[in-house]
Amino acid sequence: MSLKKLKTYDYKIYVTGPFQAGKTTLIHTLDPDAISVERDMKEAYRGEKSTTTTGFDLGRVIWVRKEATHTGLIVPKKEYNRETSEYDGWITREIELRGVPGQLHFKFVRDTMRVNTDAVLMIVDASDPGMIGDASAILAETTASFGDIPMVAVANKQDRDDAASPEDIGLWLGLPHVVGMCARNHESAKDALCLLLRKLEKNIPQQRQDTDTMMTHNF
Ligand SMILES: Nc1nc2c(ncn2[C@@H]2O[C@H](COP(=O)(O)OP(=O)(O)OP(=O)(O)O)[C@@H](O)[C@H]2O)c(=O)[nH]1
Ligand SMILES: [Mg+2]
Repeated sequence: MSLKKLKTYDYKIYVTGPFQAGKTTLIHTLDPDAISVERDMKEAYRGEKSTTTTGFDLGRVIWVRKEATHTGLIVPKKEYNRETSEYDGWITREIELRGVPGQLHFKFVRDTMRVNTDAVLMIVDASDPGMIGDASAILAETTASFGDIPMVAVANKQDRDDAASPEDIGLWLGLPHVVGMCARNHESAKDALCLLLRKLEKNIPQQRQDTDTMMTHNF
């Protein structure tokens, strides 16, 4: 079997950002069957008892659109497989969501997860200004390792009263465009991912998109 046939997705999205930003939450909001290698935290962080990723998150979703110009929907892969006939005639792309640990000392894990990435979602906790230094470090690591790759930066936790605006997060990180999100909310998480996917497709010539789809679905 050729390596190409082992590829089970059309696009691989690398989800990065500092400690407790909301990466694992986003992936589980979009795919309730996502798997995560994580551990309970010994102490509550900013009043919340949480887990932290020590390995990775892996989610599988399908991006479905009636027309290429539509934003479309994000459907968990298991749900899509049960209801495939509902999407007859729709444009479908299979997406692998790969989340990485945000703790800075897990850089070696983030490095091993980069292979074959098509686009990057960078998540920052907009309600935690104390993490902006770590966010800058992760952003520098990401741009240095991926170079010119489609990326969307997200100011998460916009549901909190103490969240900074996406514009402020953009100013602090030196990024021209940052979007707001609440990773616990499906519509909001979907909008952020679809923005990235549309940016990614703009970068890929139509011919390659068609060939990739044939390769992944013809077996
Ligand atoms: N209020 C609010 N809390 C959120 C949101 N997204 C995530 N959280 C909370 O933030 C905490 C950390 O979320 P995770 O998704 O585990 O963060 P992470 O980026 O995967 O963190 P690491 O694995 O430690 O790098 C958890 O308590 C989540 O419930 C959000 O949009 N709003
Ligand atoms: Mg995590």
